[in-house]
Amino acid sequence: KQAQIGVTGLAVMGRNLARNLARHGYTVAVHNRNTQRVEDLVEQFGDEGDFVPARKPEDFVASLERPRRLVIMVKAGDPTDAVIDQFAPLLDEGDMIVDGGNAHFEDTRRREKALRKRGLHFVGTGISGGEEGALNGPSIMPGGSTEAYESLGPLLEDIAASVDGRPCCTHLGQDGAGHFVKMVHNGIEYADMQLIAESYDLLRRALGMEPAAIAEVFRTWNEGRLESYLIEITAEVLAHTDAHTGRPFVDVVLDQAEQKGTGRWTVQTALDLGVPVSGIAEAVFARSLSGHADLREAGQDLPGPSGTLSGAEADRFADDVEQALYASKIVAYAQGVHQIQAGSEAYGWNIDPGAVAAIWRGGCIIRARFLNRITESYEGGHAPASLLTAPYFRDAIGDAQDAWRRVVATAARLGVPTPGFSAALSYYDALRSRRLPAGLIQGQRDYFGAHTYRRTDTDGTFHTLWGADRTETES
Ligand code: NBP
Repeated sequence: KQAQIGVTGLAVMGRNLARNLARHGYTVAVHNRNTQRVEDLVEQFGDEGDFVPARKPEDFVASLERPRRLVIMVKAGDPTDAVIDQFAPLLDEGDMIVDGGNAHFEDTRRREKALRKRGLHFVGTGISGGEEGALNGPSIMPGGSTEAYESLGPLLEDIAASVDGRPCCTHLGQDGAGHFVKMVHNGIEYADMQLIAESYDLLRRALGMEPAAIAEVFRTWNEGRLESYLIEITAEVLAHTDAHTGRPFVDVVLDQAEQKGTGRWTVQTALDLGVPVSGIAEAVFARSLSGHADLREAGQDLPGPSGTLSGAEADRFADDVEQALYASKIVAYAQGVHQIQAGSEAYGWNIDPGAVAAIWRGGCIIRARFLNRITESYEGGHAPASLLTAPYFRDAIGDAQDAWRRVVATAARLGVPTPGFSAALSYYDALRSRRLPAGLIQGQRDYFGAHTYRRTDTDGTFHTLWGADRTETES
């Protein structure tokens, strides 16, 4: 029997993606380097749909209808290259290789270029939602050629999550566009998680609330504009009690956050593109700092403030934190959207930020009610200079800003670190500032390095003879 699509790499993600396809009525060829995984899948889930098990790569390829659609779900990096090298020689012109792993978009660009020369379509595809999403409907972010999407799109849109009847999958642009968008998704995820963690920390340390009580606060927030998967699971984690000790689970977990690297990629790429993603960067650095156990131990001796909250401040503090969280979250997304626009511009992808927000509404880790607002902000050909200047977000931050400023000020007074909230507020205030102190920085650069500067009142490039009579020269 000919399969409409094949999946090679049957660890948690690949296996669940194959099951998802089969449950949607597709005949799915399945292959894995270690054939035991093929046997296991067929044995455990064979009754869920039509699987064509293949033990050898040649059998796998032969079982696919043409043009072939072959999905690779293996570990990102060298394993992906190894699998491509293994299968590409077995394929024919017009066949499609989909890489659903977490590849770096530059690798995807390289692979796409090499395979295009051989007449093959290579479709780097971001997939978010973890194993649960892969099975029941992930958010799917495909790049690659338009021609390949015409063939693959219907299948991918079928198995993706859907919100309001719209699939959480759309063609984002050529070559690495999908993996680039997935990378920024993960960067935003880091920022979102950091902001939520700061909110928890503030409620705990400023108000002295217990985790279970804070879980209730998050549950309430999840009924409003902050409704999102991450807020929902935060409440679950905070409400959980450790079975061994009877203590709040969050208190027995070592407070050193780990990372797999996609947040770091987002920041590295943003630096290369010259995009200020300070919220995402602070989130990556906060995880890094948490892991420096020796440094933190040494810091235990450092003097701190002795401030407390007044009764009136305490009464409104939880509400203030909700507003600070919402405002900071908007800034994080505004920065992520800026990065997507800059990447799109640099690589010629023509990505629509509104469409990206729409496919993030379901299936993925950052799924959230407020993404509708981002989509709306870009509808009808609107392209605000920043998400922050779009009317809805401008008003939302306008309403939240007093509370946001109180929270950042209170955090500083009490000595509770809020890198995410503070960076977001600084970004917002920088955008608002008619003049920034960058003029002074230009002066300093010209003083020590003759780096020159431009003037506000006339065109040209100038240098002041700082070491001599300080006359200005035009260069
Ligand atoms: P892993 O990332 O743990 O990879 C395991 C799979 O890679 C197995 O099928 C393994 O085959 C195969 N593999 C390796 Br490792 N080296 C290989 C090689 N040289 N040749 C052939 N196959 C090789 O699996 P995963 O957690 O299911 O993730 C798959 C991809 O999806 C990754 O890129 C991941 O980053 C991405 N992703 C994961 C998640 C998630 O929540 N886990 C979410 C979104 C995206 P074997 O069985 O023979 O060892």
